[in-house]
Amino acid sequence: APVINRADYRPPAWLVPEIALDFALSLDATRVKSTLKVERNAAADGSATLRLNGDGLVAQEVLVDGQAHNDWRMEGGDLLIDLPGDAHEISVETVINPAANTQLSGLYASNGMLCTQCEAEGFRRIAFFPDRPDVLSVYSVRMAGDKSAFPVLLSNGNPVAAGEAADGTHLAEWHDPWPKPSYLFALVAGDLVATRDQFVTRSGRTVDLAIYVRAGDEARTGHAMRSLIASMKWDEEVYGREYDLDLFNIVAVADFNAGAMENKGLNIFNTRYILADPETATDADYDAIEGVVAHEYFHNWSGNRVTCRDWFQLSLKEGFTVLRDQQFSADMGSAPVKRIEDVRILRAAQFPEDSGPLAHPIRPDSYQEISNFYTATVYNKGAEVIRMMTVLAGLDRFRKGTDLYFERHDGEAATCEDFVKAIEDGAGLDLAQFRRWYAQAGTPRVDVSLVHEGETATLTLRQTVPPTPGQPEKLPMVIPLRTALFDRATGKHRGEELLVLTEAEQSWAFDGFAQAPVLSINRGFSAPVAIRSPSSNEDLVFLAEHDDDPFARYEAMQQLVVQHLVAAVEGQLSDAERDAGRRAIGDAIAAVLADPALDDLMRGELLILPGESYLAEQIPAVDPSRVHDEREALKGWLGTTLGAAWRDLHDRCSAVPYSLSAEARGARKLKTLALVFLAAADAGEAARRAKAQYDAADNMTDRQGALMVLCGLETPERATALADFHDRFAGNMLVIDKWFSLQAGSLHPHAIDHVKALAEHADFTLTNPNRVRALYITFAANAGAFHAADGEGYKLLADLILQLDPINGNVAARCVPPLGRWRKVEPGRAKLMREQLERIAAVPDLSRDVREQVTRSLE
Ligand code: DPP
Ligand code: ZN
Repeated sequence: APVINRADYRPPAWLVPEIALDFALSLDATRVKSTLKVERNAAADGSATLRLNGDGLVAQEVLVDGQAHNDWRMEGGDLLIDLPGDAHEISVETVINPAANTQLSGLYASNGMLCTQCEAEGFRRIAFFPDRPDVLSVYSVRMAGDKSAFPVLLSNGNPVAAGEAADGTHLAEWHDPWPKPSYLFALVAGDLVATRDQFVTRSGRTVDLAIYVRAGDEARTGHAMRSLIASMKWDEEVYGREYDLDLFNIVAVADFNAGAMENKGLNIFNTRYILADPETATDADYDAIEGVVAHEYFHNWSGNRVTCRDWFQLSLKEGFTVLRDQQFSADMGSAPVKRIEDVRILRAAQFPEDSGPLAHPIRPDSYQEISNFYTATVYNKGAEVIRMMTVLAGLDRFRKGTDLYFERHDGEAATCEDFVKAIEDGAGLDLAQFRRWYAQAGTPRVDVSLVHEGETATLTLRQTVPPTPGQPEKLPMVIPLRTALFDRATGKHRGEELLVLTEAEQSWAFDGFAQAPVLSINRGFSAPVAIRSPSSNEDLVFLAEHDDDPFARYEAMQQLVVQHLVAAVEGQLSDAERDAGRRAIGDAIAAVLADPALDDLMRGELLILPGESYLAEQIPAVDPSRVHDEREALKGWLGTTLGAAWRDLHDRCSAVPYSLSAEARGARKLKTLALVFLAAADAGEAARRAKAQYDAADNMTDRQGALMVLCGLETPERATALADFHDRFAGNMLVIDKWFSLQAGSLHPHAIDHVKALAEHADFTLTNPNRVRALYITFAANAGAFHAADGEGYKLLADLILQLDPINGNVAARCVPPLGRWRKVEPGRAKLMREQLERIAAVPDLSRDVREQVTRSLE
């Protein structure tokens, strides 16, 4: 496939100010007539040829200015017409088969309903069009279809007409006054029911809100609706952004490649980010729904009103919108806990990407298939980069920058550079060197030394940005580090400072310290970097107890465990050192368990051990099974040593009744965490307690937590509970997904056999992306099973990729990165991982998605 380069961007030769779409709907033969008003773009190089992108479309008829026209040609899937004048009207008719569309891109069928997914390049599977985000059009949509099959007919904007015909068909017309790129087009037709509410904007306009779901699911839309209303209010208050249509519709669909899609006025969601009630959704599910509903709503300004010039600018809308949804969720719940969760996701998903073969800057320079760039780097690191601007400017000045950005670029297709410039001008920052964050890939590493002499402490920071594919050499970044120095005697610091590291190496001197101070650095995770600081256990224990920055406290706990486990995995610990390390960790955990000043949600964060993928990142040529074994051994030791405390905790938390309050949620989090530690120490007791928790559960958080623990144990309770869970929730797709995930992600020694059996289960299907992810993405993240020494896990994943690719290349490609980690793994397994990549690469007809990921992974 051709490589597309950012540097090759040219403005579109033709613009399309208006488009009318006319759909005659049917599941297997939908007729689409599109009429485009096209105008030569004065700002471009004046090509006479109009290129209309198509993917698998066949033109039935082409009209130019109302006349049949034969002088057109195909190039690949695209339709090319030479046009004599500066403005014309082009009409093309095609017929598409939504039922056969297993890729779920374009117009497809899901459970008898029709819906669309157009980002990034799905519109060209519906109609011939210049399918690029810098072509903005006003859309008029007419659709007609069988009234009993498709009683609800929706598109973007406002409904302008509806009618019925005698033959049982009906029609609807929609008009969206806001010019938009084709990737924001949406259409839904199906048998759906709506829950409704209203929102009054700050200027007094009433917006009608509706969430459309399948009959029977209405009762599970309340949390999504509340989240939507809260998002609309928050965006007015915090970013000054008001909604701009009279209605806002959301549709939930069971078959969906991504999480959700921000189509103008008609968001389409994966059901998992809409449907929730206490019986079927966990506290984490509730949080995810709140965050994703907000994310898609916020795109109305950061993405739709100001869109992207080209797909290299994806982080313009995604990084900024992720930051906005993170800020929103922080305001809705516990800000420190939200920050810790966001950093945990970054470290588990983005750091490995940044250190592997698929590393790319948040604004990539080239791609073959843009779907492969909807990554943790573009989204989550993109958010961190903009968050650093808020650290440098402060929130008030940052807001001046975003106001200027929206004012300058409203209605435009903008670039990352436009955003940075607006923040510079509006917030009064110099971001000249800071722009390197957009260009350079790789997680910067900051090595720290703190030297104490006389009364002076001298802090020296040295930064290195590791080489990444295509970028062997790097320049120094701007790294803002919120820092405090603690006085050992008082347990206090004298005020936090922002140190901005801009050189390869810089030093700062701090006077008036009779004793060496304790360093707290990168507080709040102010920069997305890896800090290497030779802190003693004693200093980390001090920070874990005394730091007034909650993230720094969490970080000290993590670091205490990371240092110990890395040394253990690398075989560097004597027996005495192992004992001392464990005791330091045990004491710190005991202190967290006993600290009356902590709320339980935060206590839970402090007690969670660093994940295997983050640990593995710290070790070159890692043996993943050693990481797994050492981590489990530490868990077992903590489970035994603090056994009474875990039991008390489980008892105390089990007595708290269900509610969505922070207290009750904190109790639920700790309840299962206590079981996790007990299970590593005493399987028999853990199984009894987990069984009791399962049987008593009146909510999914407790039930799933108990079943998760049982799934990891070789106990008869395991099979009983799994069977009960399956019976209880048969027919509920989202809960059955959990049933698959819990088994695929379990600590059970035979998890890999369970995955093989589940792939044959009647409930498994390759056509539903949630089900595929529940089984295989979960499995690939389960190091104990995936990294089986004989390579069985790698083969299982490669088999899946090859089977899935012809059905859904987008989802298949998302399964490739775990195999691409081979360079970081010990040589025996690395060879087995490579072999599977090579086996995939040898198949001739791979999708462009999988081909690109496999090729890059082998380089
Ligand atoms: N643009 C979508 C989102 O991130 C991706 N499907 O919200
Ligand atoms: Zn988004």
